[in-house]
Amino acid sequence: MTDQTSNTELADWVAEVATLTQPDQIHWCDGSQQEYDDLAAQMLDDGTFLPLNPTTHPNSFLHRSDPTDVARTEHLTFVCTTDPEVSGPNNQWMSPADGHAKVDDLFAGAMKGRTLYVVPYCMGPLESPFSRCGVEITDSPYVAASMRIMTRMGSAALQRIEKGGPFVKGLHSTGDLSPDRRFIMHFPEELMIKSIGSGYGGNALLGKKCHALRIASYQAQTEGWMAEHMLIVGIENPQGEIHYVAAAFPSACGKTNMAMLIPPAEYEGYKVWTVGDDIAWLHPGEDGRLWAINPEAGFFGVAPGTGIETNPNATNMLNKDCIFTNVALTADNRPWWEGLSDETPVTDWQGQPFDPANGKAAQPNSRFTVSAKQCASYSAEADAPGGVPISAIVFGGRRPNLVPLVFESKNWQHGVLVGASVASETTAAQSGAVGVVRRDPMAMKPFCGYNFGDYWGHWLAMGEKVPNPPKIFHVNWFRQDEDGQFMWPGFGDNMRVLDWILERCRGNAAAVETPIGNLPTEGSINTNGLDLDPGTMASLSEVDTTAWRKEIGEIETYLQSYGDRLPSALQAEVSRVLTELQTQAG
Ligand code: GTP
Ligand code: SPV
Ligand code: MN
Repeated sequence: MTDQTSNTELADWVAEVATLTQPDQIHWCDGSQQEYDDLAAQMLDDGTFLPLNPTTHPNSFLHRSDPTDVARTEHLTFVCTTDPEVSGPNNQWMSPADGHAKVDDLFAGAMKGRTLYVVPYCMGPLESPFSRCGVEITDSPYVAASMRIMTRMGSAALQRIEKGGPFVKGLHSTGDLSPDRRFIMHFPEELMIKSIGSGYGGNALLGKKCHALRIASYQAQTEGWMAEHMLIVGIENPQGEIHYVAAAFPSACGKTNMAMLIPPAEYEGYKVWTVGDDIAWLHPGEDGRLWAINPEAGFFGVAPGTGIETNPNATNMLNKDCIFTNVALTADNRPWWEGLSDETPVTDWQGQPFDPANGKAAQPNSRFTVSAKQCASYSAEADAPGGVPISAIVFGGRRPNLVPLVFESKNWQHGVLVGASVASETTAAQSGAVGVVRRDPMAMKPFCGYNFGDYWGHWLAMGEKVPNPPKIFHVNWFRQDEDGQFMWPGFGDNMRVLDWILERCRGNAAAVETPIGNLPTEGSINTNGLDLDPGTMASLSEVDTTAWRKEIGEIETYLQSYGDRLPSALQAEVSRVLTELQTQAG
């Protein structure tokens, strides 16, 4: 084995895992096209991949997962720290010893008859000082192939690991896919992940949520940076200036769409550049600003709702070299999902003849996996070792009522409260009920690798450390009218809100101060060319003092559930907002 790598720590770990899991063969991934093609051929052979129409979708495949394995399983995800308080009430906890024992039992012999793939990967540009490497051991060729699309995977990453320094060890097996024997275990103190029983993205592609958010957020706290569930997008104005925005929305709440948006006709001369659609690693720059890299190299995006009207950049990048998971099929074997076209598919996501009486044709959390290079708006700066400077941070969620289209926080400390207050309707991205509003601070509820109280403290500390921090905003694209219709057109028209946000950063656009933050004045958001009912903008920009007192009261109760880990500055901030709301209510 040691002939595969000069890193003895890695070689020893692979040997140890092989002894435990007993694979038939071991394959060290080099990341080459030939290797990807071989993996695909093998999966076509055994039915893991189904071929798609080679004319319309060359070199693309459909993967149908086990019907019980279609989303992240938060109730089976654990953060195992020596002290349970470090993991915190936001995570499920097990002691590291118990966590290892629980899964090692399941890993014993799990790879019999299978190939063990060693997948070295780099999160972030290979030349960036902010990038971090890991190695995933997996028995899933689907995972190995997906990791090649989603990360900088293979020999170059291995070489970086061999230069020295720590790397994250991730052990994965699909096991028997039984939810009863499924666990996603994190050991942040050991830089280790062990995941068994699922082949689904966030549970199985360990570079993504497990490494780049849970383990990385834990490291970032001690090292003075931030690992966040954020897209990164650049807005270029007709003068050629580009301002970058990072935005945190919970799963399936619009990050991919905002990262790729195409401005409406009123914004002629503007261009939008996609740096990342899911994860941002943020570092204080020498110039006093906050800089961001996207640790990923591909998109694992929600298929339903992605169409030429809503997200043309995404739709157009999906016509070659893609893996589709749990989508439906048309008569001529093209991938199909709700929102793609008004055709009727013939085969549903489980391979059955499509019958509308049985519900949706595509699984609601069906996804595409594609290299970022295929996105027409992909920014050349996504490979910049230092990242891009962030002018504004935007939080958001699915809030059918109460929360305005956009508001601006008063300062960083208030912005941290705004982030900590994020709540959103649950979506199909995680197993469980859909459409229930839950608290999802900074869109990190499922992904923060340590106690939220300490995490908010870290956010506050970062504001002190960065002399010129981004301004912090909150948006809500999902406000509904009495008929349950979205009041705001969304998608490309979100550019109008981004325009107001960036003008606020420049000290231009008008705003009215309220206790919850600064809201756009009437007419300060460009609605030219929009067909909105009269009164819509006014309702989208109103603050119902009574309802907000209740909301902030609930936020305070939630924050206080973190006990003495809740930073006093955050308590002071929530008290200030409540007092102001009370004064206003008279
Ligand atoms: P993850 O990959 O799970 O982290 O999700 P994401 O935040 O990248 O979500 P994505 O952009 O894929 O959007 C999820 C769903 O929300 C899709 O069905 C979109 O069509 C829909 N959506 C995105 N933006 C908007 C919007 O502005 N308005 C409305 N009404 N729907 C939107
Ligand atoms: C999410 O659920 O936020 C995703 C998909 O981006 S997964 O990577 O599977 O978590
Ligand atoms: Mn996500």
